[in-house]
Amino acid sequence: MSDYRCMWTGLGLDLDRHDSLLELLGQGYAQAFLSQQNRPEGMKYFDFVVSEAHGLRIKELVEHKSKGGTVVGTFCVYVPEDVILAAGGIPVGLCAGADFAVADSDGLIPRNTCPLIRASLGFKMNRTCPYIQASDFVVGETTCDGKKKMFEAMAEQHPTYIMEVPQKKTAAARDLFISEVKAFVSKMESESGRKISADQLAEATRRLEAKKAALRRLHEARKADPVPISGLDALLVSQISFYDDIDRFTTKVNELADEVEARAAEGRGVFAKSTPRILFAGTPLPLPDWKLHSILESSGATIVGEESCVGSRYYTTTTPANDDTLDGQLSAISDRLLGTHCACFTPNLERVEDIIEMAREYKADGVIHYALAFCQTYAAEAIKVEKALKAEAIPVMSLESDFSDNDAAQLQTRVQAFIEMLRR
Ligand code: BJ8
Repeated sequence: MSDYRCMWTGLGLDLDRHDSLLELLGQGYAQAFLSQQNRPEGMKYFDFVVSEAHGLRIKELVEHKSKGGTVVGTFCVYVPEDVILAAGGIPVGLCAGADFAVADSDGLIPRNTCPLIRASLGFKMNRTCPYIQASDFVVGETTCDGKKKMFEAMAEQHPTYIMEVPQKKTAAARDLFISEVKAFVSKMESESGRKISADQLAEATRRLEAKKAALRRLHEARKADPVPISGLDALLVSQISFYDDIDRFTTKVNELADEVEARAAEGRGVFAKSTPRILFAGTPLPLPDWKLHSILESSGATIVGEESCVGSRYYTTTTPANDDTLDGQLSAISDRLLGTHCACFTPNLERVEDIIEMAREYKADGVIHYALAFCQTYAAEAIKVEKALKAEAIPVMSLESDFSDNDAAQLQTRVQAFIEMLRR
């Protein structure tokens, strides 16, 4: 990595703590990813992106800002990325999946809050995340209660804009959300100093849809047995989708999908045929949360899909056709976003149906439902998911954990017992 210290100082990073973070990330990455066998050649690009996540990509963001561009930090897939792109902005996903920053939010939000929320604020407090430092403002949303209250604390540290996301799937909720998306258009116009035209928005949506189509191609290839790409690598691509340059990312994912589809056609896999296949379902797995995937894939199973916002809940939603006026497009974008089956909505029965459908399509031998500690919404849905899967005779196990390694041995024991049961 070139010397980016001057840039990091300019962004206000705590260089000593940042050095410790980079060291930890480097070790974790080498251990989880570089030790894998039979990786597709196309993963080299994503290895490079990770190695330059705090370097080259941040340089691109800083250069974009120096030319008058906007950088917007987001924490949820309900934020319309295409509105940001249409205003010439760059969206970057900021959800954090590292134990490193969890305790840095202590004193601002309760400790019995989900680690994703604590780390998201913690990375602002410890000044080790160049993405939040480079962002002009962050967009929070009214999804779960923990996030809502965290964004109040965040607003005292960093410019924060809140989008109201409804909690029900009714016509009134849809109207509310459309008005929120329109308000966000006004926010982006005032931040960027650019009026968003219908043509610019259509082009931004086209670029976003191209990215999602590339992701769908890649993940579809995981239906093959033997599986042509590991769950760890597929997860990494999904994680990178939230911060890489959108058009370059789309090209590279399509190249990787070409290779992975060819492997599937030739029957070449990363694991032996008939390796137990697991569908992951649950809370998001933001970078660098590779814990459960690492444990499962080093215990003799493979993960063939992620029903998660870092996974299918993101790439399966598409923008329905509507008239090409600005209003028509904004309604279509709102409908696309409301097609995300998040546990913060009530009721949310579609998510259970999605999991059953995915388990069948991806020929999963079993499902692991995962909820981050203190996440009430996904923990509550775990009960419904378990019941529904048992009724379909699909083996299922629910797990709850955090980003630390404290329970790694215990998780491994449970996971190995589950895999053994699937083998029998
Ligand atoms: S659309 S899943 S990204 S809200 S894990 S912070 S729910 S306590 S992240 Fe999410 Fe948007 Fe929904 Fe997706 Fe709260 Fe649960 Fe923590 Fe969560």
